[in-house]
Amino acid sequence: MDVPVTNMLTAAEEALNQTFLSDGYLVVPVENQAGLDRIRDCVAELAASHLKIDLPNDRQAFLDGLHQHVDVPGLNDMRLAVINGMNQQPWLRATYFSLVRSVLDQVVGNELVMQRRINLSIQLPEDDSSLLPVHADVWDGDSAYEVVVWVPLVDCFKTKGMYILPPTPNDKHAATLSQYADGTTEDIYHAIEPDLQWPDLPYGKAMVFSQTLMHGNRINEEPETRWSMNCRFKSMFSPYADKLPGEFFEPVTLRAASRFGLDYKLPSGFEE
Ligand SMILES: O=C(O)CCC(=O)C(=O)O
Ligand SMILES: [Fe+2]
Repeated sequence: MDVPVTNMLTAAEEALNQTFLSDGYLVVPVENQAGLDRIRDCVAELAASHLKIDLPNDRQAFLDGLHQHVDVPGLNDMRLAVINGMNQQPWLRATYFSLVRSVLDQVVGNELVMQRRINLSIQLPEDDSSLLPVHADVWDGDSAYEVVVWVPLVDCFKTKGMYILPPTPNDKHAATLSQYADGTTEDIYHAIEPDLQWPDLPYGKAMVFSQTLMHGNRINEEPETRWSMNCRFKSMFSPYADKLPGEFFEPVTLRAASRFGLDYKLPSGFEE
C-alpha cells in the first residue's frame, strides 16, 4: 500500500494484517465452534427434510456422502430449499458473524456491514454443472474493500475446496489479462495455475479472503461432496460499488458516534 500511515496496531494485529496482505487470505479457527455445529446441523436437517430421508446421527458424514442421495438435476432444487431455509433462521446471521468476529475487527473494521443473504455452495464429486470459473468479484460490481468469509461444513481440501491467487502473482497476471480478451476463462486458469493456492479448510476453520484476487473452483475430484458457505463483509464507511447497504448489505455493528453523525442535520436559518 502506498498510503503512509502511522501504525498503532498491536504487534499481534500487525502480524495478522501482514499475513492477510501477503497471502490474500487468512485461515483461522472459528471463534464459536458450538455455533458452527448448530449451523451445520441446521443445514443437514434442511437437506434431509427436502430429500425426505431420515437424518443419520453423524451429520458431517451425511453431508460428505450427499451424492449418494441426490443427483445433479435434483441438486439445484435442494440447494435453493436449504439456502432459503437457513436464511429464514433468525439466529443464523449473528452466529455466522460470531465465527470470525474478532478477526474481522482486526483486518476489516469494527463498524461493519454484512451481506444480507448467506450463500451455500455444494459440489458433488465429478459434477461440472455448478462451477465458478476464475474471477474476482470486484470485476462484477463488488467493492474492492469487501472481504469474503468462507466457511466449510465438511473438511475441504484440494479440489473439494477453492483456489486463490495471492497478491504478488495476482498483480503479475492481472497486468497481462488484456491478452485474453478474445480467449476464455479456461485460458486464464491455465496461465495462473502454477501460482494458485488451494487452502486446506478442515471443518472448524474459516477463511477470510480478498475477492479482489482471482479465485474460483474446479471439478471436485474427491470422492466426497463439498459444502461451504460464503458471506461478504466490509467496513460501513469504506467506498461501495454496485452493492449497497439496505439492498445487499446490512449494518451489523454501527457505533453511537456514527449514529449521531448519520442522524445529524444542521439547524436551518442559523447562518451568520
Ligand atoms: O466457493 C467457491 O468455490 C468460490 C466462492 C467465491 O467465488 C466467492 O465466495 O466469492
Ligand atoms: Fe468469488
